[in-house]
Amino acid sequence: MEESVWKVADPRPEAPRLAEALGIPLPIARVLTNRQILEPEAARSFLYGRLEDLHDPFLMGGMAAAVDRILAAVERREKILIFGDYDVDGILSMVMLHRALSTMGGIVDYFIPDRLTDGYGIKDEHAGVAVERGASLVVSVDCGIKALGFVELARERGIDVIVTDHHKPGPELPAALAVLDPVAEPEPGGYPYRPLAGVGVVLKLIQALLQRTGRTALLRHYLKLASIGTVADVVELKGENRIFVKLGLRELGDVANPGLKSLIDVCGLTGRRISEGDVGFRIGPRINAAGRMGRTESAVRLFFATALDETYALAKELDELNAERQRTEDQILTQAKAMVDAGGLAGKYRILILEHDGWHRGIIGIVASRVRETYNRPAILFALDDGKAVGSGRSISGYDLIGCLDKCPPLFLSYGGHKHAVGCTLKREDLPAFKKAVNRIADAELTDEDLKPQLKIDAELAFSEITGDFLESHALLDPFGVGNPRPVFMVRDAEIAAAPQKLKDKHIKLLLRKDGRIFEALGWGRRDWLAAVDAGTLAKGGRIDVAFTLQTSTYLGEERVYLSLESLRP
Ligand SMILES: [Mn+2]
Repeated sequence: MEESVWKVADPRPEAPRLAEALGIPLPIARVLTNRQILEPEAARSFLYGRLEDLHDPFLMGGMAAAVDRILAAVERREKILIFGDYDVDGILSMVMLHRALSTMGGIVDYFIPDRLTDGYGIKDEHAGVAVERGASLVVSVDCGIKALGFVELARERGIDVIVTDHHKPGPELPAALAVLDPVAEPEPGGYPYRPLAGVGVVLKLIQALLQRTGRTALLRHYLKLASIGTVADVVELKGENRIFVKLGLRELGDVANPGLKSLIDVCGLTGRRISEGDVGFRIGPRINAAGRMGRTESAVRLFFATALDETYALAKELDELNAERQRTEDQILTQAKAMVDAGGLAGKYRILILEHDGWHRGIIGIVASRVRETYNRPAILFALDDGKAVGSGRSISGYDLIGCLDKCPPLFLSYGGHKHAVGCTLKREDLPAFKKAVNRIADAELTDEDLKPQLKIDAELAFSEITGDFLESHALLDPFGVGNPRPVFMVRDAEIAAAPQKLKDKHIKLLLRKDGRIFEALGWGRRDWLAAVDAGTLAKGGRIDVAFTLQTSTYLGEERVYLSLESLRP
């Protein structure tokens, strides 16, 4: 493995002023300015954000109309059908709204399409479902922004539709009674915070309903699920998303819902402080596994069931589905890498497009993100079956993949998504034309520089600056995620103070000395560093530059700080 190119962020002139105004160390202020948080007020809300800092939900377009119609439906005992989606965001959006409307006395039903047979989103024929269920109001969550035909058909049958979504709209919006989708609003103007997940838009709707009915105090009960959906949908953790996640993670420490309790238990997290990593890597994938494997109903039942023995059995089932998902993912990844390496594709194409018969539709998206990480370029994987190519793509941080698909000729049976994640379906025979078009666009837009692995460093640091105060301020930056990665610092010319230690023949432990202080530094899974130890190039008395994040571990009841090494150079 080669070392990535180190890029130290240019210090911004606003940083000293922030440090002064908030009484925080300068390197922490630099971390904030690197995340485009430049004003003391914005920094304060970033570090100390509370529920009261959320925007007025009625600033969102369509909100007043949606609230009026929903309250009228509750009042008149109309059947309200919530139309959800099969991923974590879509399931939890549905569960949250279902709970909110039921609590208000509404008569609520739900429908979630099957990932493997229906595919993503609301189809025209789903108007029949609303009729069959006897609903006079449909509320879509995490989907619907492109469901023009469905909305039209529902209207013809006298059914009102409220669309809540966070996906990018097509050229036309559905003619719904209300459309709540921050990215569909005009720019500039529109709702002040656009990057909400589906659960975020739903939380705003619930906030508005509670505000209108004078029950704002109940809002915090919805933060747990909103935080899980937000982390799982990998939206940026800034602005309102950060408030949901920060407060929601706290609430996850004390869970009453039997389903969530069982799930946390199966994840081995009972009694622990739950981090965004636990949500992203343990809780989220288990809920997602149900939809991926065509068993969405098990995840839904988990959140609606009330008996602990039933919820525990369901959580166990999700756990097993997740293990099965993992095995399938590994198999597909092995095949995908073999295809790239055998064809030398990473040397030829700026966007990797791979296809295979029988690849699992529910899994290709995760594999696409692993292919992207391995080759440091966008990847789109297609599952071929029945004359159709169903694709899922993931992009690198600097490239807008949905923008790329928008520029393609109209080869799609359907497509949609965001900058960094897309889905699309084509006729199988159109795949060659698609590949050609995408790579022509990518050749013009993606530079060699974009495709080089880069390590973004927030600031240079002296070991003497890592004080108790510093660590306290550092802790305020949590939770980390997209848009707010764990800060990376660098120290130049640190001395290796003892012989490097190998851990389990996989990891490395160094003692580093600088400015009269010594820190433990751990490097995870870097065999090339172990080889350098064997070769004697990484040895006691040597001097190296290190790039690292700060981590704490608890040992014998005592919190200790160590450096987690991202990269090193002589
Ligand atoms: Mn979503």
